[in-house]
Amino acid sequence: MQMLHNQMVSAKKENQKLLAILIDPDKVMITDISLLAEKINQSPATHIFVGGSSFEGYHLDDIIVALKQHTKLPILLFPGNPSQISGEADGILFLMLLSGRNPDYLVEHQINAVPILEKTQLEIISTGYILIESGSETAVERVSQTKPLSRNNPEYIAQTAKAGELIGNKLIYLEAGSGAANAVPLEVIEMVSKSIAVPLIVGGGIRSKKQIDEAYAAGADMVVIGTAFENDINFFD
Ligand code: 1GP
Repeated sequence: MQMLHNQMVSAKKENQKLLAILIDPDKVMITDISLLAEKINQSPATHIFVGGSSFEGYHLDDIIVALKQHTKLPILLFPGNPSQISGEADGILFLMLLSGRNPDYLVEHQINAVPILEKTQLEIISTGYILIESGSETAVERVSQTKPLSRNNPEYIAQTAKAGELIGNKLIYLEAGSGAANAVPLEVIEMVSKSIAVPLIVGGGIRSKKQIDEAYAAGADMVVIGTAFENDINFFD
């Protein structure tokens, strides 16, 4: 059953906004987890995402097990490649890089992930992932060897998101890239949110509470915060 996805759809219907904190396993140590989880529990976060563009997954299980000991929030994998799959999480954003034309990130990694996923109970949530130009090259761009969509063409971005929904994506994720100089423009969020019915996730370069609220007001159903919390554990205080 698609429990986590159903909850996101219900939250959208009730206009209850969601917030995910992204943890990059490359940047945390197991010994940090209890303090991190305590801070996450005190924050408005509703979800935890775990993943990164280049991480090879060597202590992923341990990190998730440790997180689960300290928080009840659902943990979703946000993988850069199939090595970043852990059956310890609750679900996985099964990403399709709709903005790019690299077949590895459109279908190859997904095929290779199947035997790994079949050994888990993870809730698999098909997610159309759209990289938007944000001022300079981001890790997603480098690793996926794809170009982001122009931030000045909201119509084409909305068209891309709609195609994802028609293909069967259950979520659309607008990504500026971790640590992006510029977040996804509000105009883009607005146009995409109007063109799709599935929940809309927005992340990358969001570093203030004001920006979070603006993204919600523009139509984001969930905002993802990585770098801002990574740099300042008291970000939500
Ligand atoms: C990256 O959208 C996420 O995939 C979060 O980005 O690290 O810039 O918050 P930041």
